[in-house]
Amino acid sequence: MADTTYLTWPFLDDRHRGFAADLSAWIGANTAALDAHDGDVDDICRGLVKKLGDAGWLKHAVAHPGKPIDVRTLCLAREHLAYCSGLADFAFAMQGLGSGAISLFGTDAQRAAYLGPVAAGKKIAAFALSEKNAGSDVAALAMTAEDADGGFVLNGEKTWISNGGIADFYCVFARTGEAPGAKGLSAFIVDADTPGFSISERITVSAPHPLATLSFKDCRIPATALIGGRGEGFKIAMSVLDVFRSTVGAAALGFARRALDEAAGRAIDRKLFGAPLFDLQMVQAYLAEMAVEVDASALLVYRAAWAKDSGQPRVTREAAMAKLYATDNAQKVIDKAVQIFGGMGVVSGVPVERLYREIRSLRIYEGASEVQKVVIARQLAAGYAKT
Ligand code: COS
Repeated sequence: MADTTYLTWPFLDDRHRGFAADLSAWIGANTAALDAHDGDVDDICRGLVKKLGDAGWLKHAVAHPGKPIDVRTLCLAREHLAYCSGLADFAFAMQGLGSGAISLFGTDAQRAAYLGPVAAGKKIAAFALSEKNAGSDVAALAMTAEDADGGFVLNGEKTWISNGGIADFYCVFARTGEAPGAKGLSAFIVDADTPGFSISERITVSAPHPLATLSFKDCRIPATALIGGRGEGFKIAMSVLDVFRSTVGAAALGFARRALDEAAGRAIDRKLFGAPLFDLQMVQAYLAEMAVEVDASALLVYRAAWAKDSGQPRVTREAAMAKLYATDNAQKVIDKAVQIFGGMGVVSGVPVERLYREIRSLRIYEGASEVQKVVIARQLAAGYAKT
């Protein structure tokens, strides 16, 4: 990473600077293993979870007794991993998102049973919220959880579930019916070996990672699988997303920094019209715009993470701004990098070509850019209503 001056910003403490230096050194020593994208994507992701767990990095993705998740550390981890490898970032992030409801709202027993193994890379986690007709509109979700024999019986489908097919457990959101809409949902832990649970379809996407549709048919789970209170599922999902949305921005930032570094290197090395490509003012303008977009994204990402770590109970507006700006602008930065690379920019396996495919889904998952705009506008309206 060419520019690390952002690490001196007041949003970060010395422990964050130490973390970034240690992780960066570890990534440097393990680049080849982290950046291997050929082969079976399930095997690659299982291997990456194990590697990240063995090295101790995954313990930062979960809460520990008396120690909540530190969002700035999550962001630094995602930014550095994404700079090197989209799948390494994915493996890290999904351990956190998939167990996030337990970190934030789990009982001591749930935390003890799941968070230790997630942090050690021994259990793979997944967050199962979206359905065919409820992606952006979470309150419309239809999957049901009915009371049965002192526990619950689940029926329905979830789709677009990252780690679907390789996860050992899923945090599943279903309708328990205390009230219509958002107030009638609850959150549950479902182990992958629970009878009635199955993977009904694997989904192949342009930047491949484990992704699936899940099916629940009379799937019985105990009362102890409930996370938080009945009817609190929507708030739990939104609170988890409040933490992880800024980290999606951080991953986008890592991709954008890599694209900028690749593009600047190419512009300096490549000769055109008898001089380095860099000497063309149009190329300089591109690089300057990319650098501004990277810094502005970093400011919004670390502002949101700092706000959460500083104890602000809801960072909905800050996290939505960070995700919206950083993902949309990383797309622009990467597109310019591809342009600077010319034909080489669309050759399979060249870093900017991979980044071009990898960035796209970040503008959609965990709340599409359009949803972030809705969230920001609502927060704005609430602020004006108070004045
Ligand atoms: N933290 C805690 N509580 C929250 C919250 C948050 N971030 N956001 C909303 N809530 C609460 C609200 O305060 C409200 O409770 P009260 O009525 O007690 O005040 C309740 O939850 C319902 O909120 P709201 O009325 O805003 O619900 P909507 O159905 O209108 O929410 C959006 C709409 C679009 C904001 C929401 O569905 C969303 O974020 N969707 C995107 C979800 C997503 O990321 N999908 C991708 C799948 S995950 S990969």
